[in-house]
Amino acid sequence: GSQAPPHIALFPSAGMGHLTPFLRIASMLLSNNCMLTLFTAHPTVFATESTYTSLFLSTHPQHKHINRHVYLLHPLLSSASPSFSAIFSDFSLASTITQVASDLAIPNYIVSTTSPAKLSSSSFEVNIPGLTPLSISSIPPLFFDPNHLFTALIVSNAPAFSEAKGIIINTFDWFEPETLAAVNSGRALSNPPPILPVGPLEPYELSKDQFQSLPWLDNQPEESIVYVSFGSRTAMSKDQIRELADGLERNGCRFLWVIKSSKVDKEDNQGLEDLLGSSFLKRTRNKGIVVKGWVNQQEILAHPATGGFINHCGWNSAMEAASRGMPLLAWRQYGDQRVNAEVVENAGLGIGARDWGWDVELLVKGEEIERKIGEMMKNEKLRDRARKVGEEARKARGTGGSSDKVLLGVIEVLNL
Ligand code: BUP
Repeated sequence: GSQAPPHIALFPSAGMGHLTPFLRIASMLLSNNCMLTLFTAHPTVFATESTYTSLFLSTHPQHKHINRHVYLLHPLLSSASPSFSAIFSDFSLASTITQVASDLAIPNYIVSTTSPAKLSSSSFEVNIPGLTPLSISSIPPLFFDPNHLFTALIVSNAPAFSEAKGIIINTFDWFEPETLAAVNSGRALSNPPPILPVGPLEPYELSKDQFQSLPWLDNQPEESIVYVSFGSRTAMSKDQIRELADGLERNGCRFLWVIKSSKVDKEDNQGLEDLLGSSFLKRTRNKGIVVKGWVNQQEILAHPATGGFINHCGWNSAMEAASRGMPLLAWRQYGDQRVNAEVVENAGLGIGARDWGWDVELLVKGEEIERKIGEMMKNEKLRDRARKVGEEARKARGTGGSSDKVLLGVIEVLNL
């Protein structure tokens, strides 16, 4: 019809793992003619968040951005013109936003930045009817501690889930059919709103000059590089960094290693030579490069030279790998990563390292790492299966695909 497009308010939460999926959803909505207003917290937790927000605004000039205090939420939301057709909010803000949304009678969609398998395990059950039972070790230990900030956050937000109009999630039907069927049939969550898989979320173009350029990759053979990165939140111990270096060198693979010895965006002045020793860097000069700081991961994963990914299994990274059909070695660390790693293994996209931890006491030795890298890189079955995952991901997102239909369905409801 000729009516105005839906106007959607977006509320991401702090951290790159939360901001990234929101900006990707924003970009997908804009290309489907929605109007958007993005609400972001000020100050941001990480400097990278500000960079990405301004970059997004400069490449998508057609929408509004509001950055004010949360107590202004009610008047801001009620006075918007045109008025809001819906709110999309991060699951960690669910209880706050649900209240305001129901006062104002605006439908609220919760955006979950993790796998639906995690969503269904938030009830603390291990045997969830309709689901492959989760091994007890997959439940993050902090969930057994009701006083933990993160657990308290989940518990306080859980009731708001059932009041949401839907839960938008970065996955696709083919990748987790059993879990999606179970949560949507009401067997895993009580009184569930529809779970809406719209993934893998499509990365939008990032302006290249904002990130370190890696011309080195262009000269490497196809699918030869092991890309090593453990996300934006936690650094690896110095001893573990040394063992990983040893593992890469023993294996003899080519590698691109993005290293963090302290949290990203914290002052990180420790030089690579300090961390790795100058002789390692010399010896592996023709095999690999080690870089510090933020890289454009979506570009590295899309590069033809990249052939495997050692990662902590953050959900965004896992879905980016799925999109690209990239074999994963899941070296999970904490939080939802345990569940994520199992989902990745079950889908055949990667291999897990179940007993690998990040604790100093549980140092994973170079020999072990060498062996697992071989298992990932020299495994034709895994490569074929990962490629298949990539094809199915593209199908899901393409015109008429399962995720495309779900997204268009949401927009259609807002248009009514
Ligand atoms: Br590090 C890093 N460049 O250098 P995850 C990350 N990313 O583009 P996390 C870069 O940030 P949580 C870098 O592609 C992904 O989209 C990466 O999210 C990108 O892990 C995102 O993978 C990182 O979910 O967050 O950061 O540990 O655990 O909160 O999901």
